[in-house]
Amino acid sequence: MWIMRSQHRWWRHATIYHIYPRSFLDTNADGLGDLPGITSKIDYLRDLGIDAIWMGPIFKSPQIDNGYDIADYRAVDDRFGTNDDLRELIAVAHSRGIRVLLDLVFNHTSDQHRWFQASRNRERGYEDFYLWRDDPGDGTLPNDWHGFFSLPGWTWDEVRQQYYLHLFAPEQPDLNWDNPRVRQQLIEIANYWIDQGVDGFRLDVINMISKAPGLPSLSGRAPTGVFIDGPNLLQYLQEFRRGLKRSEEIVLVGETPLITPESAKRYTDPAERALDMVLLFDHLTLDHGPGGRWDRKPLEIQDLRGTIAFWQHTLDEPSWPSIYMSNHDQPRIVSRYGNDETYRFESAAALATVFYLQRGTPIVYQGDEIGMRNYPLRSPEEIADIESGNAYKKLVNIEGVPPKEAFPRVAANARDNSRTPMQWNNTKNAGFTEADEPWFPVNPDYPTWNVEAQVTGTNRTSGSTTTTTTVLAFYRRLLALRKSPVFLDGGFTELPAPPDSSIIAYTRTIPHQTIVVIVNLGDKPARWDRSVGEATSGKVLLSNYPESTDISIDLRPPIDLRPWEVRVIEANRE
Ligand code: TEU
Ligand code: CA
Repeated sequence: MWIMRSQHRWWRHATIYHIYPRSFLDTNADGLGDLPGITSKIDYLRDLGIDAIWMGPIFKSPQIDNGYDIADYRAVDDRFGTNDDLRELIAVAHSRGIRVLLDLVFNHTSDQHRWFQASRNRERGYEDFYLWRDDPGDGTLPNDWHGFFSLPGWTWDEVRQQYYLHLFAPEQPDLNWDNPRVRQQLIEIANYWIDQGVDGFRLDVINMISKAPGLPSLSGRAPTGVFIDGPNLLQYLQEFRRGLKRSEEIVLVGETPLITPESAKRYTDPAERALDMVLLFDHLTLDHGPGGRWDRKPLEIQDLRGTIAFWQHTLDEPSWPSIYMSNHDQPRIVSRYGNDETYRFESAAALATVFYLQRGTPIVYQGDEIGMRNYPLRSPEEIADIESGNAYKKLVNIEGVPPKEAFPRVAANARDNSRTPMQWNNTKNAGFTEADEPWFPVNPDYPTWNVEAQVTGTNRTSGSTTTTTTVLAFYRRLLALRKSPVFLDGGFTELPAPPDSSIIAYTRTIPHQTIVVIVNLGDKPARWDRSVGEATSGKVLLSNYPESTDISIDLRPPIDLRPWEVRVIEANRE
């Protein structure tokens, strides 16, 4: 039963929950999460305040990259269930007012997809479905592009006797979007799922689909304009949107690594009829050192403050930002930008507040709502993820980094960190699976850090022992609070802070209402000694310290904050 009025731009008022299907909940004891598991937790998500779910890819796939290598876009992978299970999931979700987004991986397919098999055999009509090039014959590759998984972008195919391009693993050949037949097929696939009742899509690495003519070598240049944000990208996105059924109600969220501000603004401008939102990553590279992802440096709060303000302004009306804190390709946010030991609850709450009270559509990654933290990887052999595993091998075998040094660097940032099974309760395997062995180990902290413990509210690592506040309880309040008009539609203004301050503060405003959001992102107490506007007093609507909500406070400087303290304050009208 469909109880929601179909509504133009519904997603502007929605909170989206990002599910990593293989790690959410296993219902048939094979150690792998599945669709019936998701269906059974729809009420949990509704109670959390979720309006839509986005599931990582659940289609038939050899799972070289956990489903980001799709062999059949129209079939659910047996491991996750059946197409009927998906229909059931959609029906149950809709009956609770929750919309469903699928993850479409259209830059590349699996090498097991029948198109690739047909193309490598030069079957008529499929010759140009992928990007094939002759052997230059001089020992070099067709160009100097490097894939994202620490490998060259080209692999030799014995069958066709040519090289093919893959920006990711060799098992993930890139489609040739310059071929109109490819584009038509992809539109039909999206429409197939729209006919099944799906409400939108997350489009994987969608800013990589258009490549510069002739596939020129980068020769040291940045990839922008070459294989990121290529010449026909906007046109292809517009054509895709035009081809969709119910095109006005379907939300398109583009995953767009390395996107420029100009492009982000343009592709999300409603007048362009391309994407509705893009996923932003700038805040997730602020702790990358000169050597990139596997060479970390500490986060400077100043950089985070600047990045947040920059993107809020860039995607001002008529555009609309997604508010993306973390995902399945990143280490856990509380381990990375918070303090997952001494202030685990406080810092998880502080980060959620700073991000999710901004203007835009929040996307909450599975497990962040209970403060899940990085997995303590024990050895290189335990790394399951292709990107992290390849990165380790490259550091050791090619760059000559001693294993003892390379391993902690990879472990700290490995994608495995955020892919451990969801922690539901304190029974075997955190209640994730009845199997003896889940596909990847459960984080050993599950006996205390799990949904059940946080629903009953006994879980805290610090602060007063009498408080019942938990990350989950905090998320529920936060997501409920942001349903008020000032957070849904209000303007965003950052409050400038001195460079060395650990505080991030901003206001959200609609006529006659101003909210001050002020958060200390540090282990030490911090003082805010600047004005927060005209009001001299206000009411605290949300805090992560006991005895601090619903109280009146003086808004005149200074405002003192305890470690990782959150204060969301409604300014009094005077
Ligand atoms: O990720 C895109 C991407 O660029 C990744 O390489 C990611 O940003 C990287 O881990 C950062 O170092 C998407 C999916 O989210 C990811 O899971 C897939 O592996 C990738 O596309 C290929 O489909
Ligand atoms: Ca299963």
